[in-house]
Amino acid sequence: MKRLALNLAMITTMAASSAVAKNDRVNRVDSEASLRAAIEAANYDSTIKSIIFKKGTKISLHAPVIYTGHQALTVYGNGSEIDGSLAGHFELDGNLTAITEDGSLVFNTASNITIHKLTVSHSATRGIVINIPADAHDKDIEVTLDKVIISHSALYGLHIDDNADDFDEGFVGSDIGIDLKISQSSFIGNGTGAIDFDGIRVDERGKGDIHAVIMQTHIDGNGGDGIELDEAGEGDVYASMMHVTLNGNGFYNAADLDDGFDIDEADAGSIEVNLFDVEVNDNQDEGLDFDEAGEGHIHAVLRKITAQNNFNEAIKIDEEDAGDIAARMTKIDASNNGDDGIQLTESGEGKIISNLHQVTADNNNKYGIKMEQWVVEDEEESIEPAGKLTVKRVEMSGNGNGDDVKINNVMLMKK
Ligand SMILES: [Ca+2]
Ligand SMILES: [Ca+2]
Ligand SMILES: [Ca+2]
Ligand SMILES: [Ca+2]
Repeated sequence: MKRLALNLAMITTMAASSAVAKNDRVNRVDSEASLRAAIEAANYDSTIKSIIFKKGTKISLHAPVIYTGHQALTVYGNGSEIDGSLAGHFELDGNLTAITEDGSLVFNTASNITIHKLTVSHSATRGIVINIPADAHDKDIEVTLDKVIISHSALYGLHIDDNADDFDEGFVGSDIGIDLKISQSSFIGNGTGAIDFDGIRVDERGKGDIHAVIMQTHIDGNGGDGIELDEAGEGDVYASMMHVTLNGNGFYNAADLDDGFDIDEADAGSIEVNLFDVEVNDNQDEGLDFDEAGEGHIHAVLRKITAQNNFNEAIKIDEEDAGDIAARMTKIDASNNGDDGIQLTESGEGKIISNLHQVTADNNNKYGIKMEQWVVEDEEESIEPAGKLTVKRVEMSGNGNGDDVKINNVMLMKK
């Protein structure tokens, strides 16, 4: 008995030392094999909470690396680069879009994932993928990227997927929401391998919100949208950006071009957006394209936005069904766009309350500023109380449809 106890103690000690060795090993990721070993170890040992790269490591992956653990995990890249050009495959479906399970780094978990100072480039499919299990419940997942570069992925750069179905199909998802925090990062040149793949794509389904906070980040030159937040089922979208560029996105599919920043909110729930110092130029569809449907409102506070040379509207906000639009825009330049500069459309029950201060909208193909409140779009007579637009220091010139604010059932007040 004593001997058995002693043996057990020895086994425990060995197990402990092997855990230390494992930790030691994960602390020195310097190759594809050591990265796989580190992730594999973390998949089976929930005491492993970090993966640490040796400074400046360069790895070419030959297959996706897949985390399936239940613990929160932090990846310290230390300036390392992963080339994903040989890591996975996709097939084109009947609509010539792509279906795949692959990505260079895949995290199948509802636990928090943090990634620091890592580059993932040239992925054969997606760059970084977070798949939220359909049975996830309780706490929202937090995904935090700091000093991360995801470039030249064939499909999505970053894909956070709470959708139980393949890609964009269906409405079934987990009970949790998604908290995304991104700082000092770049998402460049992704989505050039098939139709409708964005620099950043968040698909949230079922219960739960999307909270996205993005700072000091470049989201440029992606084939689909620069970033798309797609929320369905119960729940809201809260998005903040500060010092962000969303330039030159949406060029891949000539038949259905894409935006700089696209929010699609469906069912119960609202959109609340707060942008400060954002450049949104040269996108092939809209610059900012926010669509809310079902019950819920859109609140947008936009300050210091340059939105020029977009092929469609620079700033387009659409609210359908019950709910209002409240939009405050300050220091906006929405010039030289292919449709309207600023276009707000509210329909169903609800009203528009908007305030524009120091706004320039020159040389747009249609209107500089258009704000329309409807119950049913294009109705002949308004049956609702009018909305209200207050303008101060708003300048328009050279717009294709003239330089007056185009309104429907909105009272215009000049200050
Ligand atoms: Ca959900
Ligand atoms: Ca939801
Ligand atoms: Ca809604
Ligand atoms: Ca409405």
